[in-house]
Amino acid sequence: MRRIASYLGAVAFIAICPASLMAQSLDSAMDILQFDAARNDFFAQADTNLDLRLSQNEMTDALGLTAPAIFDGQDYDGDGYISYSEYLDSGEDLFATLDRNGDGVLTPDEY
Ligand SMILES: [Ca+2]
Ligand SMILES: [Ca+2]
Repeated sequence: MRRIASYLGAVAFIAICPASLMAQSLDSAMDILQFDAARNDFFAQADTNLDLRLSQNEMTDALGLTAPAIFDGQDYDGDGYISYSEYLDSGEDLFATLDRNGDGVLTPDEY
C-alpha cells in the first residue's frame, strides 16, 4: 500500500488536504481520525455529482489546480476515477508515509 509514496510529500499533502485542515495543521499535531475527517470533508465537497467517486474534473475543480500525479497515485485500479474505497486506502498510505516516526500522530515537523 505504498504505491503513492514515491511522489508524496508536503506538496501532495497540501494539495490533497482542504484549507481548514491546513490551517489547523500548521501549528498542531493531528491523529488519523482528524486527518480522515478532514479528508472526508474534502471528498464530500469534491464529489459534486454524488457518485461516490472523484473524476479528474472534480479533483481539478476541488483543488483549483490540475495534479495528474496526485490523481493517478490515488486511482489504484487505473479506471479514471478515485473511488471512495481508493480514497480511504490512499489516506491510510498518505498518513503512514507522512508519519515518519510511526507514532500515529502527525506533528508539524512531519509535514
Ligand atoms: Ca464524483
Ligand atoms: Ca479507480
